[in-house]
Formats: sequence, C-alpha cells, structure tokens
Amino acid sequence: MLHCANSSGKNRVLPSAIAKPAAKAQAAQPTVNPLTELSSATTKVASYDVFLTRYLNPDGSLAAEPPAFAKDRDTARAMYELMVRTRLFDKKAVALQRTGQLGTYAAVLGQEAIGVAIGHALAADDIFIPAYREYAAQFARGVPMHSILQYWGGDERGMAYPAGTPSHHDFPLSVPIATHIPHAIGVAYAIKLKNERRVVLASCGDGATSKGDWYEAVSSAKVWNLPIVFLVNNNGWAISMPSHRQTGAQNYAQKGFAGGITGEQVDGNDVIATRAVLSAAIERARDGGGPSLVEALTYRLHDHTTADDARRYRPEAEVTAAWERCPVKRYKAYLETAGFWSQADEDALIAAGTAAAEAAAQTFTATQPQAPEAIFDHLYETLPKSMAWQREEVRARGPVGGGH
Ligand SMILES: Cc1ncc(C[n+]2csc(CCOP(=O)(O)OP(=O)(O)O)c2C)c(N)n1
Ligand SMILES: [Mg+2]
Repeated sequence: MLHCANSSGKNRVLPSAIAKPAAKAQAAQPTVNPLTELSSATTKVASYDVFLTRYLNPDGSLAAEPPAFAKDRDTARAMYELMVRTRLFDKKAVALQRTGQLGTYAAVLGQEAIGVAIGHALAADDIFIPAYREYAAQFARGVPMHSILQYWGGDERGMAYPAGTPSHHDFPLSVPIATHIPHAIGVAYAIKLKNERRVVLASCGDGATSKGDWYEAVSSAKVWNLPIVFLVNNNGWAISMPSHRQTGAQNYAQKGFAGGITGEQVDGNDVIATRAVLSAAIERARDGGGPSLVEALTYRLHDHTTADDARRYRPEAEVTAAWERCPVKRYKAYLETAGFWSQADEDALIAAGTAAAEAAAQTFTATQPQAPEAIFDHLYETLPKSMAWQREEVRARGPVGGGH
C-alpha cells in the first residue's frame, strides 16, 4: 500500500491533467502559516493528511502485497471479465451512436476499474446511486446491457431494473450533475431510521464536487453520521474544464475534511486498490462508522460524450500518456503474472464479450419504441392539468419518425 501525506506535498499522484497546474498552485502558497510565525498567541489547532492507496503499478507489477480477494483465482478473474465486457459494451454503444442508432452516450473508456470495484465491493442489499459512467457496477448488480442502451436511446424503461437483482434497490443514472447526492443522503437517512445494516454508495465526477448540492450532502452526512460512501470519480476533466480550473483545492479528497469526513485517494485505474478502499469504507459505514469520501484517480480516455470532440481542447500527448495507465492492461498483466490468465482465456473472453454486446444491441434495436406521450409519464404520480392536455395532444398526433 502506498501512503503519502499531502500535507508534505511529497509523492502525490494526480492525473496528468491536474498535476502540473496543482504544482504551480502549490508554489504560490506559503509553506508556513504566517499567523503562527507572527504571533506567539496563535497555536496549531488541527491538520489533515490525505492518503493514497495503490497495489498495482501502471505496468501491472505489485506495489504492495495484495489483499486476499486478489489472490483468489475465481474472484480475480471475474473482476477482469467484467472490466473487459464493459469495455466491449462501451465500444458497441459508441458504434451505435456513430451510426445513428443511439442518442448521446457517455463512454467509460479508461475508467472501467472503478465500476468493477463498486460492483464487487457493495453487498446485494446495499444501494448504489450512480452518476453516468459506472456501467460495470450496474452490470454486476444485474442491469442488462440493453437497458443502458435503452436509457441513452431516450427510453425510460431502461431504468426499470429487473426485480430480484441487487440493482432493483438502485437509482437510475443521473445526468444532472450532483443532484442525486442530496437524494443519496436521504436514502442513507432512511436506512439509519430503520436501523438496517445497509450502505449507500453515491458516485459523481470531479466537476460535481463544485456544486452546492454536493457540499450540503457531505456536511449533512457527517452531522447525521449516515451510512454512505461518496465516491468521486476524478477523470481530470469536467467536459472541457480541466480539474485545475475547476477547483483551487489541491485534491478532491480534502473536500471531505471541511465536512468532518475523512477523505482519501485511491488509484482508480488499479482495480485491486479501488475495491479494497471502497470495501473498507463500506464496511466502516455498515458498522456505524459514518460517511467517507473516496477520490478515485483515473482518466477519461474518450470524449466527454459522443456529442463532444475533446481534440478541440485537450492535448493529444496527455491522452497518449494516460493510455500507459490503462486499467485493463494493468490488471491483465497482474493476472498473467499470477498465473490466473492465458491467451486462450483472453480469446474466449473477447469472443463472448463481443457477442454479448452485439446481442444487447440487437435487443435494443428490436424493442418497439414507447409511444411519444410516454415522455410525460415518469415525473408525476398524477399529471398536472397543464400537462395533461399536452400529453393528449402528443398522443393524438401519434408517432413521428421511425425507430432507433
Ligand atoms: C445540473 C447540471 N449542470 C450542468 C450540466 C452539464 N454537464 C454535463 S456533464 C458536465 C461535467 C461533469 O463533469 P464531472 O462531474 O467531472 O463528470 P465527468 O463527466 O467528467 O464524469 C456538465 C457541466 C448537467 N448535466 N447538469
Ligand atoms: Mg470529470
């Protein structure tokens, strides 16, 4: 395990997108607090350290002795299989959008390890309240691949997760930034009131932590000692806004300390470390230890969504360098060294994963679109009169255009 204190400024690991500007910001700050130098009446009240955990180096070699789950052949393989299947799904989804068969889609390329870690760390009864890039966690909890395509195709039925699966407790994807975080503490509050041993995991991006909803939720979570884990998916960018222009904070983990929550960093491209850190935070919350904040360091290798062209604002060299930290390549190297994975396994996985993504695409494209008036059906229990007539007008007009 790699622990490094940020207060000393040593060994801090950040996505390359924020490493340089953060260093600049640091240089501008005094290393000593002038107040304590100037006045003998002033004493130090508190200080906060931010730690980073990593087991796998970018080349897949071990940075530290891995936890037991990573030495269990079946578990270790299952995590890799989910990661690769998610990447293949992602590729198919982008292809569907590019060929006019899917609406805007948010790719997860380069960030797959985080979803895998969430999926493996949560217990079946826990509640996952996602942003929009953690498909692997949703697949692990029973959401079919075609449901995600349906969602991005504008069909709300995709978010009706199958009964009898862990996902049935979970929330839909949240494209509105950070608005789901206050909802998440509401759910955690309900768990506490009911005295249940369940935990909420709410994920969001680095950009989302600039929103008031997010700060309010973090603050309240600690005041009420709620069983919740806030996961910040730091991929270096909020659309075209790099992290260093998003915040003056040295890192996102430290944002927890203001609310009394311990914040820590994990290498989000190291699936072993991410699962280990999330599991610890989840079990701590389950045992009454309250909320935690985990900042997972990763990188968005794709455009923000298919509606974006990152070449307009992001240096190509940064992306090339980030590919060296690819979570799939890294974990595969670990599995091979451990003797858990062979070329034959890889070939079989690629074939099965490609077929699964293809089958999901076919299920999606073969599904009859909802009637146009369905757009009115999922917000209100009883539709207000002002919308009832609009619904009727849309219904009377009938379907426009065709299919997907
Ligand atoms: C409330 C709200 N404001 C603005 C937007 C537009 N928007 C979509 S994604 C995004 C950036 C989000 O960045 P981040 O939280 O880092 O997540 P990432 O996309 O990088 O995973 C913004 C501003 C939105 N979807 N919702
Ligand atoms: Mg981001």
